[in-house]
Amino acid sequence: MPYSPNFVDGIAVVVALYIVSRLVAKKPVGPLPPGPKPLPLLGNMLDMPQSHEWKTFAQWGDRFGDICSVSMLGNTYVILNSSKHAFALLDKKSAIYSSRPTIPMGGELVGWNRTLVLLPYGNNFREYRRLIFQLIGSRKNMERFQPIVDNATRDFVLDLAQTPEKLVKHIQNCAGAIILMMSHGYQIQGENDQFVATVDEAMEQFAVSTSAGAFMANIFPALVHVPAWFPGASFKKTAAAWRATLDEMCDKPHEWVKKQMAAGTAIPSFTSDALEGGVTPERELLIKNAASSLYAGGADTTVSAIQTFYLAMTLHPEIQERAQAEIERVVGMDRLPSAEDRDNLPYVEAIFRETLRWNQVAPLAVPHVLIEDDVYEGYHFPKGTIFIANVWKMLHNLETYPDPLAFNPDRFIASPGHAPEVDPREMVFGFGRRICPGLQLADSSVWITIAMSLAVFRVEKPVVNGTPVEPDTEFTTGTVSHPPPFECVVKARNAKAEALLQHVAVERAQAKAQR
Ligand code: HEM
Ligand SMILES: *[C@@H]1O[C@H](CO)[C@@H](O)[C@H](O)[C@H]1NC(C)=O
Ligand SMILES: *[C@@H]1O[C@H](CO)[C@@H](O)[C@H](O)[C@H]1NC(C)=O
Ligand SMILES: CC(=O)N[C@H]1CO[C@H](CO)[C@@H](O)[C@@H]1O
Repeated sequence: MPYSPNFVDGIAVVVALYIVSRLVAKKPVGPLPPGPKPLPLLGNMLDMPQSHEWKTFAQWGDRFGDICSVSMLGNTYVILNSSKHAFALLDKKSAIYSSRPTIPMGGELVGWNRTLVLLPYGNNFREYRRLIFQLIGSRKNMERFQPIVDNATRDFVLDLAQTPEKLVKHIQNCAGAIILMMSHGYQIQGENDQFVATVDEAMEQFAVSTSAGAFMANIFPALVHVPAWFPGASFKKTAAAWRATLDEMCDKPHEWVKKQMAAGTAIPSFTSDALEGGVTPERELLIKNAASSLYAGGADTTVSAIQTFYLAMTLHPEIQERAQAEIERVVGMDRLPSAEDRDNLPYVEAIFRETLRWNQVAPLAVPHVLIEDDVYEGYHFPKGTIFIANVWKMLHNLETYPDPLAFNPDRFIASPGHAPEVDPREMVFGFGRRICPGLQLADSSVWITIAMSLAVFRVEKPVVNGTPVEPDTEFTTGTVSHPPPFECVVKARNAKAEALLQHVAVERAQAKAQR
């Protein structure tokens, strides 16, 4: 974690603002869903977990039911623990359940409110989504990018074979290479690309600055108005520094595209297509922010899923072997698997789905805000209620997914007396008009990475003094959750795999030489 909040300073300011907040707090009207008993004045503030919120919320679900609620400082939070209610509200009534909460630190002060993920419902929201949907919204639109995804993933496999100890870096570079090519027509420059480094830094800051636990200002919005010199207001300096990272992430690639366009050397991309023919300054800002939304959304999410896959493989050699037998039978060992093989590789598909289910990239999705009062199953939800879909719980529910903590791809394979369990893609990408606009890209890039990795590598626990090292499996807290750092040994799984890697490396070198 790059930043550790100063809780004591925070408390000092909180006490000062306590009375003010009491005055501005609105009382919710009508019956709300049940939940932990609020304290006078503080509401449920002390009930709120500091980390892994989804686990506490799941326990509340078990105690209070599928829909429960908590209140703090005039905000009502409704937690949905089953997909039934998430679909009924966030999807079926999408027209009123699709705004976003204001996040004082991450959104307003650092400035992530310019990106789609935090944009309130309205005209800009629709325009960002329209632009992104045109690019990658459908399977058909996604097709033209398949070569970019395939090449970047092939490069990932080759790089990993060379320096397997840099697994995480290679995963990040692969995601960065794909998304920067699509958003800006930019080819990343080697292992330590400047743009990729900036995105990764900015995303880490996004995760911390938007979380409720890390900054008091996210719980007490009034803190935003405290001057920077005020004792305990050091978060304002942090905000200014992090805003600079975000500005750099948005501005630099955009300026780069404009230079390329002026020189006539731009590779067509989301940004160059949208700027073509000249646009007004307001329009240009919207395009720049939409492009940033795209690669902010694409830089860290698939990374988490692929890290999870490598962790699961470290734990399960027997699952690798079954998948490898399938790949040898269907694809052979003369080439890497491709998207065309997907339908013929059901076990690889099952590993892919189980990867998305076992650890959610976004365990609580992203909160949705209701923009009008609504009534549902006898409850009254006031306008402004914040809805949290506990996707983690939905995908670890004993009834739909028996033995939910186990990594078991077989749950998605039909067998006598066992119907395939629900496809996690129905939930992991969120709901309604806010559903992840990058889901097609995520689907194809995570799948191809899994398939190519299985084709050539064996992933093992490291052995120290004759004992295998067990990896930690406590995933991190944040809007985007990752596996904890873990060690694994990655190597070509046999002589045939080594030959294939060499063959692919030669092919790549020849293609480069021709250019
Ligand atoms: C495995 C990978 C991914 C997962 C699990 C995932 C999941 C999600 C979820 C749960 C949301 C919030 C949905 C809601 O509010 O109901 C979301 C939003 C979003 N995702 Fe993804 N995502 C992934 C990959 C991507 C990729 C590759 C991109 C970019 C191309 C992307 C771009 C976005 C954007 C821009 C939003 C904000 C949408 C909005 O607020 O309207 N995501 N994603
Ligand atoms: C983000 O929040 C700040 C502070 O409230 C506001 O001035 C700015 O206009 C917002 N930006 C966008 C793009 O909505
Ligand atoms: C992908 O790689 C192949 C072979 O190395 C090359 O011919 C092709 O131009 C590349 N395509 C893209 C979109 O980078
Ligand atoms: C989907 C899910 O996990 N639903 C559970 C929510 O909580 C109720 C009450 O304990 C359970 O019965 C549901 O199975």
